[in-house]
Amino acid sequence: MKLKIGIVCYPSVGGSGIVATELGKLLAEKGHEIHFISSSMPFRLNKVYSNIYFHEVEVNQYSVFKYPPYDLALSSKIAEVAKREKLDLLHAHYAIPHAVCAFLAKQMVGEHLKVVTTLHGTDITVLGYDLSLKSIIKFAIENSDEVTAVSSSLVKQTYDLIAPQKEIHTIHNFIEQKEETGEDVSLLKKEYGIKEGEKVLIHVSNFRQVKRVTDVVRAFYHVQQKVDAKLLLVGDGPEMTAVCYLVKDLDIVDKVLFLGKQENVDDLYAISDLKLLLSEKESFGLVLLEAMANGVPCIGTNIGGIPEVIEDGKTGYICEVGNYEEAAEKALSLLQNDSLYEEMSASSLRSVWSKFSSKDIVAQYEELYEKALNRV
Ligand code: GMT
Repeated sequence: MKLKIGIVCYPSVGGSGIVATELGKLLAEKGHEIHFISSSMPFRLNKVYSNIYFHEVEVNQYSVFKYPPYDLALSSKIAEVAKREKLDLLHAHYAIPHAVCAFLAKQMVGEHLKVVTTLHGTDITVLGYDLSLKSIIKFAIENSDEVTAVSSSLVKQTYDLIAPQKEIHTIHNFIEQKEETGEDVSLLKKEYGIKEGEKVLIHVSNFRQVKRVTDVVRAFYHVQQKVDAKLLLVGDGPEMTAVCYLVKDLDIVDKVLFLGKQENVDDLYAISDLKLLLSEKESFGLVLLEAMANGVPCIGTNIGGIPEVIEDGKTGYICEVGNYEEAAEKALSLLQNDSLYEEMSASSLRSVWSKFSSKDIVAQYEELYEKALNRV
């Protein structure tokens, strides 16, 4: 059945916005009509699609308001779009405020409008600890028609922390198979000053404290003492200053490339040998899929959804949070053994397409939408 779906998401570069936008694009390709409702154009919506619409939420600032009432403006926009476009279903990405606003809009529109909520991580693992928000997150989950989380670990954490009386389905994040560009990336290596035979390690994140980027730098420090290597740091955020100081203190300025925010990360993975994601909280780790899809094995920490993505000893390695020496040892064991490396790179590719391909995951969402719509 072709559906009219409203997608409510953060438009930002973060993982939840990427998943929501890519899902909307793939659903549109399958013939569904998609209406994005957000504060600005989702950044990956970079071309015209005949059955994708974008509705911008605008908040008026009146002097009586201490804070602009974004949540109310969003709820009212969702209700307006749902009524006018006769939406069947809303898919809210992130519990706060999106699932709450979707619920409010449903009250304005009618019971026939179904709400599916996807939990992405920090809406539970950070906000769930905030006592002022915990009960409204629980309320949003329990009042959604269907709820998903991006890993089994996040499902468990949600029950442990919020205890909602609601079934939560695991639907993993996904990646779309792109056509090979056949581009020669050796030029890019040259432009970055990466020498022949030098190993390239990469870290991509929003440089928030939970990502522990300083652990990545420390692990790299040990690695480059044993093999010729460069570290690509991609992204920007609050921890950047601390990271820069550490790179200077460790005297590895000439070996660390700060690339800032980058849109085309595939080209960077194509010149990389190993990815490090040493976070202390990570509900899934979408960036791991991007690396694996380019045949780059990953080393990640034993928290959240990371062990659901990296198979320890097969597609990469898992290590303890904070133990950057262990991460460095595992990185070296891989970088110094060509046949093991080739095997892990091939396993990463096989695993990403057998477990996380967009085709399978989008079908799982469609099945859940049908289930929500068949509810009475
Ligand atoms: O990782 C971030 O800081 C961004 C965050 C977000 O809310 O967009 O990402 C979360 O959702 C992604 C998509 O589902 C997951 O891949 C990330 O693991 C998750 N981040 C955390 O749990 C810290």
